[in-house]
Amino acid sequence: MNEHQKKQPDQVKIDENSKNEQLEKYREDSDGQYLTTDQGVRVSHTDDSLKAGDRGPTLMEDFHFREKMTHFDHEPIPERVVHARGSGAHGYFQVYESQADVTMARFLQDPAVKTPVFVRFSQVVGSKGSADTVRDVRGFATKFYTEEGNYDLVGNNIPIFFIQDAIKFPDLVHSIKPEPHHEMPQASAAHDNFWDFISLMPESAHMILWLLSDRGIARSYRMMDGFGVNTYRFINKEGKAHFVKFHWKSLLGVHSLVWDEAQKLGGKDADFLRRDLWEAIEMGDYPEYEFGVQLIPEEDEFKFDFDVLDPTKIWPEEDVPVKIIGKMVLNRNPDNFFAETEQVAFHPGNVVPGIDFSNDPLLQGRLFSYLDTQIIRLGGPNFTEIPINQPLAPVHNNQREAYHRMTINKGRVNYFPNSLGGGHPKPATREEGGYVHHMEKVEGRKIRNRSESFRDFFSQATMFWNSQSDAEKKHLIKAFHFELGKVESKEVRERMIDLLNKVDGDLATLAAEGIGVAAPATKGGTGVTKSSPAVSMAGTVKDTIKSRKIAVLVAEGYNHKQLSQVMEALEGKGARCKIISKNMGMIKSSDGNEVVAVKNYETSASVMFDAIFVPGGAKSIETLKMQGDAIGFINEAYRHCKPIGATGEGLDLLMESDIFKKGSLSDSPPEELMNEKGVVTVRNASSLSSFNEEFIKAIAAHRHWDRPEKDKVPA
Ligand code: HDD
Repeated sequence: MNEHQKKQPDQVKIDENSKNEQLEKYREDSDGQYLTTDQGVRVSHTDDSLKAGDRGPTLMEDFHFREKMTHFDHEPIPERVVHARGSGAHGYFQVYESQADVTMARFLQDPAVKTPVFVRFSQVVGSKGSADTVRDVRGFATKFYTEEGNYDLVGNNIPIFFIQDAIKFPDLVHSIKPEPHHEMPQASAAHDNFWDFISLMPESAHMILWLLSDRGIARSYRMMDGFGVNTYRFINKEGKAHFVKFHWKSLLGVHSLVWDEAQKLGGKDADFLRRDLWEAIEMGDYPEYEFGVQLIPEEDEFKFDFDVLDPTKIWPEEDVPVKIIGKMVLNRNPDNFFAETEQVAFHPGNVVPGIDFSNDPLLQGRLFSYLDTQIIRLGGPNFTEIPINQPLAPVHNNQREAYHRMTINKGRVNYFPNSLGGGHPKPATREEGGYVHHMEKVEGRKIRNRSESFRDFFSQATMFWNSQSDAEKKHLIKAFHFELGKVESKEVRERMIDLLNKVDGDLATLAAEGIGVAAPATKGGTGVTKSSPAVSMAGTVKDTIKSRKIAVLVAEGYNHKQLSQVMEALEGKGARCKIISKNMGMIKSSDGNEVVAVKNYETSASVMFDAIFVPGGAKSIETLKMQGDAIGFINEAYRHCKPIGATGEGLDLLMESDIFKKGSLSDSPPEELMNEKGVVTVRNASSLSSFNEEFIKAIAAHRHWDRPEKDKVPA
């Protein structure tokens, strides 16, 4: 036996902490250290450059100045061409039980294994510095650091896509990005170019309904579902294939903002989603998502009224159930945004044995684009050596050199086959874990064509419309009024109404109403009456108030007993309360207790919270009644359909707002407990247990869309 044959392949065993341990080698901590140059030379003075005389020119030999300035000049790297603005988190994934019957992917076999993951959520359209709460698709990309190498699931929070063939992607992205002559608008689809393109691309009809639905304005990355969108294949040990679609289901349910709120947040806190994710993880409110798969055996490929390869179609969950197979927990914020979140590089082509591709023409194009884009974005093919991108599985191959090579490959051999290196690194058989592509039989003439089976553009769009609740339908129509209302070309607006009329006549008529375009002469539609309850967000609401943010409005003289009893009950159920007052700092209660106001009216607004609570205290309420900002909180929260609670004299602040006058709740709240459309009050606050119960129920419901006359209340 020679030297080469004695060596055994590396074996890796990973656990939840493996990636963290790998990253530790690269972390730098300046605490207690001297300032040095990049060469490690200690610096004695960094506030003045080296000059010839006090008032003389700077000298070339100032290596500290030159190095510092050169590094600074080269700091920016190209932002992602899409999904430029995003936010990431570390965590782990665990399968519930072995999926060996359908896939040999090792991270889907053993429930005891916690596979480390890094997830990046993103907005698609805006540039890196744009606002979080714009209407957009949200990216949901997951890198699993598995024992068999990195697996990337690069998905979105909407299960379908605009186009069927990747060759249209540059057109789609050009049309939605700011217009090239004046670079407007930023991070918005609401402009002529986009709707011009869409009006000429009927295959996008289904997707634009999803985009303009409430899914387009997510309340939180933690409160949205994720979808792999494209169809992939699962392959088991016997080589049997299933078509598979991937799902992430948020354990907090799917929640949205309202449009007015989303726009205001763009100014009040442009980092709203990023901050929400960061703070939740810092506070231990770890986001959790269940992992689900929809499976279609290969032999059933043609049994459906949609083509399983068409990325503009869902597989209705009622027809192809989602099997929940595992859970992901995000429990650690990155140490450094650039090093981790910016430099992470995803690629749908990063798969492990047991997961393969389908011929979905959108996926096929993606398989080219992602590697290509990383090379320009991260400056060469060695980006896989950047710590966040490094697999935990060992890497051995003959890829060498190029910019910023970190690995020091030993030995003289850098080719295969070789004898001088004992034939290493050697290919692995399927049994040894080698990736073997699924042996699909493919035959055909070269042709640029769209399959006939892809040409039903409207049936599922109608099904989506049919599946929406009344409130969701209203929001959709309003969204069309906004988006198409921003379009200057009447011709484009008219063409869009024609397109919508192919989906549903009522939808087209209602959309036309707000945008100065005649309703269709004849109401159109597909005649599809089917609906898919699973696509409505209304059905995802979970009975929990975990991590919801509650604003508590107080002034001097508030009632401490009421405040603490309610806050205790809410926080006991996992909600997070924040005291808001005109000025930050200590606020005294009527009985000499104290709380700290952590925000003032300048640094907060009702749009930053999920619910409002006003405890009593005669003096506090008299003060709040005089503060327009406090009244504004109540009105706006009512208008945005958020739960509002008030106890004791707190009711008088509600009376002072417009919600009883214009909002046409009962004329005034009764003395006893009331819960009307999420406005929960009790004047007699001797026992608050029933109030707390009702208020918690109201908060769990998230929004109360059916509030009467809410549009009459100013916001
Ligand atoms: Fe893509 C980034 C998701 C179609 C080309 N895409 C990117 C990201 C997500 C998606 C989440 C951000 C990853 C990150 O956080 O770094 N993309 C999707 C989904 C699609 C999709 C779910 C439809 C099924 N994408 C798509 C097509 C193409 C691309 C059809 C081109 C043929 N996508 C890219 C890209 C990006 C990208 C240009 C930009 C930055 C990057 O890759 O790393 O290659």
